[in-house]
Amino acid sequence: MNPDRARILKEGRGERGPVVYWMSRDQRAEENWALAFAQELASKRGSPLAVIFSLTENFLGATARQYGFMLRGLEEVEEALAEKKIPFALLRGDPGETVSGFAEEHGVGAVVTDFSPLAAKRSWSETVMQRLEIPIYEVDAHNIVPCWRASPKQEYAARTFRPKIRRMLPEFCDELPRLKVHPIPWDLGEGVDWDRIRRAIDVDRSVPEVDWIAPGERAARKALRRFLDEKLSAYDGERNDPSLQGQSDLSPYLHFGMISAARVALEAAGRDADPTSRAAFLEELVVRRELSENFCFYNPGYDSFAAFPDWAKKTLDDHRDDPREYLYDQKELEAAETHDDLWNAAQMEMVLRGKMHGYMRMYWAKKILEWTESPEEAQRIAIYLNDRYELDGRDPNGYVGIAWSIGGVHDRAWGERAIFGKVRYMSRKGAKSKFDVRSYVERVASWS
Ligand code: FAD
Ligand code: FO1
Repeated sequence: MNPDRARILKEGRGERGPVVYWMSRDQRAEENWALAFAQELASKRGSPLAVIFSLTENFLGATARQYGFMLRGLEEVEEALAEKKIPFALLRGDPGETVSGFAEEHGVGAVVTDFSPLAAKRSWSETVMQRLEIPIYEVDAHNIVPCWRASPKQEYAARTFRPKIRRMLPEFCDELPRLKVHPIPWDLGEGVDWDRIRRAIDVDRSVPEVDWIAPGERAARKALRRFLDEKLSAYDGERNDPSLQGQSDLSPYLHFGMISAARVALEAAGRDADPTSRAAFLEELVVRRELSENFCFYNPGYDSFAAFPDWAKKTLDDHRDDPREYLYDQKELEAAETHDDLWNAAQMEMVLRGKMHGYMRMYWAKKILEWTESPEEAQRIAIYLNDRYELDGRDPNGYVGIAWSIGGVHDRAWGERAIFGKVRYMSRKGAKSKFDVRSYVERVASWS
């Protein structure tokens, strides 16, 4: 493995004791750089290895929908690890506390964790670093180019980030790691009683699970194969048409780390497909996705108005008092009770299916800006809805997608108009000229 994928969070002391991979964001057994790093460290030290996951309830507004998806995936992870003689423990509570408690109780000699640019994981890791005196490593198992290597600063736009990441890709396109049977045993007792956990967790059950997408590593691989076989070649022409199903539907898997982005990129790049479509897909998967990581990593206020570029803050400020023709509150928006059947359909697609079409996400967020009292309120409501209903919500892509739509992040100034100022505007008329709006609205209506 390229050693630059790992960084040491705390030097610590301790050459002895088991090694633990604290899994959080990269919920897969195979092709996981963080787990592979932990296994290598354990093998070098002649130590046992375990994987722990700390289950925290009500994470960023997630509901039974996302917890159900995640827990079924983790159940598969436990099975895959058992085949390699690696025990898995599910802890419950604040991860900062439970991970350090576990390490103390079991005399752990080193902790390895995966990387996330989001505040929650950073704060959990801080607690673990404060509480433990052993070495703590972080491995970016989510990005193809480790976030801290891709760029040393917050990038302005895809055009500034693209050349940097392209330049570094060859260095990080090394072979994906395979998990080995771990030769040193560690008995952590009984496996997880998943049904009991599912019943016991205190999460909002008013947003139900969805059955159109199966969770887990195996399902993720299958979805990737299906996309590559059936849709990749038409991606460029069809991905922006919500009346078709031209996208990969991989974002829930990528969000929970059930598949590695590197695997998806490798397979797509190696396909004999239409070159324009292949390039368009890789642009989204690699450049746009990793640009979102860059933004959240270098801008801790990623979910606030303060994170918008100065030109956008100024223009939105200039237009704060512009009259709004329509004004809705969070409840009306959540219930899809606006005057616009296209917006309502997008909202319902998210509520019912847990995944809104990518083109509609831009329209949806921009209309929230147009129909609420302030940009701050629009951003707050968009994040609340996105994180509550989307399977792939609570993700850098979500915070950045919303900041792009409402606050011009990674975009440029456009012609000035009411409310939006110079932030790019989108209209129903524009949507109508691009795709069959009626067919999209009817398809969503047929699900309710
Ligand atoms: P595909 O078109 O098949 O793309 C493949 C992958 O490329 C995606 O899974 C994703 O990882 C990446 N990708 C595609 N489009 C983008 C993009 N615009 N920015 C960054 N990466 C991209 N994405 C999320 O993963 N979670 C979110 O919560 C989320 N919320 C969004 C909210 C708004 C307002 C906007 C405008 C965009 C949001 N996106 C979000 C980005 C994008 O819409 C989704 O990633 C995409 O629709 C997911 O579907 P897919 O996997 O079928 O995409
Ligand atoms: N990660 C955890 O380590 N523990 C959790 O309980 C947990 C719940 C969860 C629910 C919904 C969701 O979308 C993600 C969830 N994650 C959880 C993963 C989370 O995305 C990553 O840990 C982030 O990196 C945290 O910032």
